[in-house]
Amino acid sequence: MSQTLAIIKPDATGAGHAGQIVAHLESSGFAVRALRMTTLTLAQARSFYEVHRERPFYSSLVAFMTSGPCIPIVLEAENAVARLRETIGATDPAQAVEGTVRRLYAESIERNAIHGSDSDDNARREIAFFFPGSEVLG
Ligand code: FUP
Repeated sequence: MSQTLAIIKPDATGAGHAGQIVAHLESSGFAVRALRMTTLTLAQARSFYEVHRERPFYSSLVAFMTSGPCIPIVLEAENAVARLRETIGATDPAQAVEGTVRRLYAESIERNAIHGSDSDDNARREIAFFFPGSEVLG
């Protein structure tokens, strides 16, 4: 078993899709090990997306991610990182496979409903970012 981090983003919480997305993740075989709701500060959003700081969409992305509450979730499954990436679909919902979370709920490439860690190293870093200490079951 391994763990990964999902974040239900402000577009999806604002649209009232959070419960359906958690249900989708559970029925896709993930166990929820930690979950909370939080509104990111500018500093937190900038730091979380630091890797994209030189990209043209960075400031818009940071503004979007601080625009409302999001829901970080620690998920556990076999091969959790790859499996979550498959479950959420491509970054751009127009390219996402039918039945994926982004295909079902994302509005655009920026307002794309959910985040999923892209490697085991990033999963560990991102889980620690949102759930320091002993908040994660496991
Ligand atoms: P992903 O791993 O699928 O979340 O995608 P990336 O790490 O490439 O991008 C992180 C976030 O940046 C995306 F979820 C949305 C945002 N983004 C844009 O707003 N515009 C782009 O052209 C690419 C990414």
